Amino acid sequence: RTVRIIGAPMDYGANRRGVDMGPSAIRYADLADGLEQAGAVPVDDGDLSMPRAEERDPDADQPSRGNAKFLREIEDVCRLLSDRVASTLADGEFPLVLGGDHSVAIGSLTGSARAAELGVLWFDAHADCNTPETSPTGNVHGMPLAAVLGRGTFGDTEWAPATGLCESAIVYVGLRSIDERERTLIRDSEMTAFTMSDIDRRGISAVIEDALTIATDGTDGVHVSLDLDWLDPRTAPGVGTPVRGGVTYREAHAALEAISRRDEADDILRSMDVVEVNPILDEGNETATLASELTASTFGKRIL
Ligand code: DIR
Ligand code: MN
Ligand code: MN
Ligand code: MN
Repeated sequence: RTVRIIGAPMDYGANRRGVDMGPSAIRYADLADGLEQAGAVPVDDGDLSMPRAEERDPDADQPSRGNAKFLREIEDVCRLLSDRVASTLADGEFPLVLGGDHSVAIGSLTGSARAAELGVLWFDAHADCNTPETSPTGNVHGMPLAAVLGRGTFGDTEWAPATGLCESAIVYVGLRSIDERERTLIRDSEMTAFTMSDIDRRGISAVIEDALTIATDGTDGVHVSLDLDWLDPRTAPGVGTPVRGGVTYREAHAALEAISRRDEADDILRSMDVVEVNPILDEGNETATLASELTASTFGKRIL
């Protein structure tokens, strides 16, 4: 299959500069080689162009944006990205989006859900479903799922709800840092949340099989959203908001290999993003290398 690599070097949604270098760092870590070894045909689309954060006003006025920062810039980029993802799928290719911070998922999810009923596997320490009203930080990387589900008011943007997105087929895996009002939103939603304690008690393989069953139930395909802070910070130090107690290197590979096995059997994978790699905070590009390896595992690269 042809995998179209789309760089989205956006850092408007994060609390620290540096994730804008994520796409370069992941490419440098032999992403294309890994995809080829997985049997895919990588084609690099280059990066979406975007204005530098220093040249923009994070608090530019627009109605009902709460304390969300850079909403206008994020909307512009996500609209472009959404079109790019949708046209890639229409061409029969697989969109692989490299972030950037996790607000890029607004673009990939809306693009991927345009012509299909979509399930989502959200690998993250965080729940990313704050709204501009509930967010304690104003950082939009903590809000993409609320945005695409149409919760809260995101200024005058019109990206939600994403058309084919199937709320009951959205599944979190590995949560361990949730804000008080995100907890309420998750409880009142149709989403499923597997936390780190579920992984502790049941093991990663049982949890991921359940997650796959839920994400594929009644959907045409699955979007995988991989935030590198899902992993333990000792394994993935190059992220902006590390939270201790994350999954190990082996658990991460086991989860993504399970996705590739299900995909081989049932053709479930539709789109993916790999986000929040921050080379400034990384140690010798090891987090970008991890991102590259885990992506190859998702597409079917095996040890033997
Ligand atoms: C926090 C942190 N829940 C927020 N979120 C992060 O700012 O809304 N998401 N780091 O990746
Ligand atoms: Mn995230
Ligand atoms: Mn996160
Ligand atoms: Mn549905």
